[in-house]
Amino acid sequence: MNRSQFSAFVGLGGNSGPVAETFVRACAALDAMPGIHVTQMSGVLETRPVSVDHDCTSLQPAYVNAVARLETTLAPLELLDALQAVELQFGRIRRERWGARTLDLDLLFFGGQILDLPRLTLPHPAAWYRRFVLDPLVEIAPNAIHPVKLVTIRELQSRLLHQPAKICFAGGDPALTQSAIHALRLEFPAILFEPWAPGGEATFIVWLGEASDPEFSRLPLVPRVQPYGPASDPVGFARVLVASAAL
Ligand code: A4P
Ligand code: MG
Repeated sequence: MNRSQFSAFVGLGGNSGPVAETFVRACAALDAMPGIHVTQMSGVLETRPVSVDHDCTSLQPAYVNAVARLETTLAPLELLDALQAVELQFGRIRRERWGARTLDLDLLFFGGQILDLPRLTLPHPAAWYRRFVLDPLVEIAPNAIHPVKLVTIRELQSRLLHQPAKICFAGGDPALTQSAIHALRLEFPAILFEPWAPGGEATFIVWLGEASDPEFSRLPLVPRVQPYGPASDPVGFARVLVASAAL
């Protein structure tokens, strides 16, 4: 049976050991697997660590990041298995989430597919606002369209460069909005944090309401962001968002 071929993009990251060399070896290992052909790799960038705990970022070593393009006849979960096998081969030990690592391989995009499975979310939910993903991706795929945001990678990156950035909160309890604004203003004095006003422009609109609220889908598509992970900590989520966008 002939299997279809898809283009996929993989984000490479690491902050322990000879990371740039590990990237080259990891891409060679992927390329040697049946059904995977690595066709392009971006340059490697040194990036500031993004951490759940804002105060810990200075304690972690700097990251090195890159993006690779591959052509594959594997299914998305088969490709994820391959990526995880290569992570293990290069000594990735899953100790703590977002801890120092020799090699992290995230599946950013798989063709234009949108998936939400327990083991795999496509596109990678943070790919569209992370500078350490978008900057290398712009080098090799500036005109690729994000299948959910429906704009190009270059547009996603360039909207993060506008200063000052305006981060708005929508949905949920107004007291939560106020406490989020209060906490984050102190930490990021250069950023405008505000409640969302319909018609207003924002770099991000962080949704604080219930995931099922239809109001969420009425926000403008490109800037809206649904906190994932511990929804009980939307302020922590917004902090990571700001750090990821390197604003
Ligand atoms: N998973 C779901 N969707 C995907 C996907 N699209 N690609 C699941 C890869 N994995 C996906 O990932 C946790 C689980 O996510 C997997 O079991 C998989 O089934 P993990 O790699 O085991 O754990 P992690 O990497 O510690 O957590 P996570 O949430 O993937 O973190 P990220 O998003 O990888 O962020 N700062 C800089 N400057 N550069 C970085 O590269 N990376 C991280 C980790 C934090 N800070 C960083 C960087
Ligand atoms: Mg990961």
